[in-house]
Amino acid sequence: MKIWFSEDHRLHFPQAELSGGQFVTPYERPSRIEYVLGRLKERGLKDIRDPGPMDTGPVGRLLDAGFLRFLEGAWAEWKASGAAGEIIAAGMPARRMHMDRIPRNIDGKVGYYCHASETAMTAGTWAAACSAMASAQAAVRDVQAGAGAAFALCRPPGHHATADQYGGYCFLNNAAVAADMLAVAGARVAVLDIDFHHGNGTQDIFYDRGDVFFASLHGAPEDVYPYYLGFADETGRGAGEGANLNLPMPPGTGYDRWSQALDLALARLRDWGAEALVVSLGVDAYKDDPISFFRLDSPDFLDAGRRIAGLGLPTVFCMEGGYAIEQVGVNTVNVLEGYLGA
Ligand code: OKP
Ligand code: ZN
Repeated sequence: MKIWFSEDHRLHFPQAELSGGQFVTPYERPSRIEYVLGRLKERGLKDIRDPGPMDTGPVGRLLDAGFLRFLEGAWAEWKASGAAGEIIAAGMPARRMHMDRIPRNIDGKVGYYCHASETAMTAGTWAAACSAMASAQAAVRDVQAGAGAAFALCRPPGHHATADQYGGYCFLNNAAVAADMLAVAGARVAVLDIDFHHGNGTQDIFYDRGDVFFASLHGAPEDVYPYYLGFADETGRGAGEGANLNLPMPPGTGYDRWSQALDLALARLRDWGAEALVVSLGVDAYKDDPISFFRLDSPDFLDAGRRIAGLGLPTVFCMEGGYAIEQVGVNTVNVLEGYLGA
């Protein structure tokens, strides 16, 4: 299995995350990736390649043009406005305010294009987000050329980003663009999101579409971010009706319950007729994750990889979350090894 990875992820490293009313060092930090790289090498997964530049075509096809322009130019505009710090959204349009008028002022634009203010942007965020996207796209090309699977070691992650909003540490939705590339080429595509958090961005992007199935296992939105999406009664709309499956689970959920949900999701994808799979591979369901509340242990990720392989589909893995930093490598590579060993 080829691994696609760009050093440019380092260009995104804000100093600040708004957490519990304080600015803390972001949980989503560059060192996470070092542990994954280290573990990959330790386990003999050494075919690690640089993806080169992002292919803007598939990105522009799926995501909002104004949003992309905003992300690319936000830092320059922010600095030009005299702001001294990192880009942090202060206010967003709320109930009974205008959702469709884009402010001229950069502070207003930031709120317009952001859905969660914990996430800061810096000078290198856009370049890093593009490099993560490039990895996802390279993994897609591998699978389209006949590889059974490929791993995009994306950072920053993507599954919370919609077509026109960033937040939840995510800017460009890597997995969604990967799925869309596969779908546009004619496959019935399933996105399986096993990150602890609901993949609200991916769900939103495909909610009306019948050619991409989205399934997510996650902490119940009543209890955890993203709070406002990810409920079990969200089943898709229009042509997408029946092609969205949310499996929210409560605090303390262990592998017994989680693996049953995984099996249910896999059965639904199979019944739907999925021909290609994109896995949003977050490992924050791990028991010691500092911002999550499931109880998976490291060997459980091996077993999860085995079960996913049981679908027998060409698979693009896209890295998402996982914040128990020293365990992120073992847990992530366990999913891949479980998959490969199955
Ligand atoms: C991104 B991914 C910590 C709250 C964090 C945002 C979580 C984003 C998770 N005080 N809220 O899905 O792993
Ligand atoms: Zn997560």
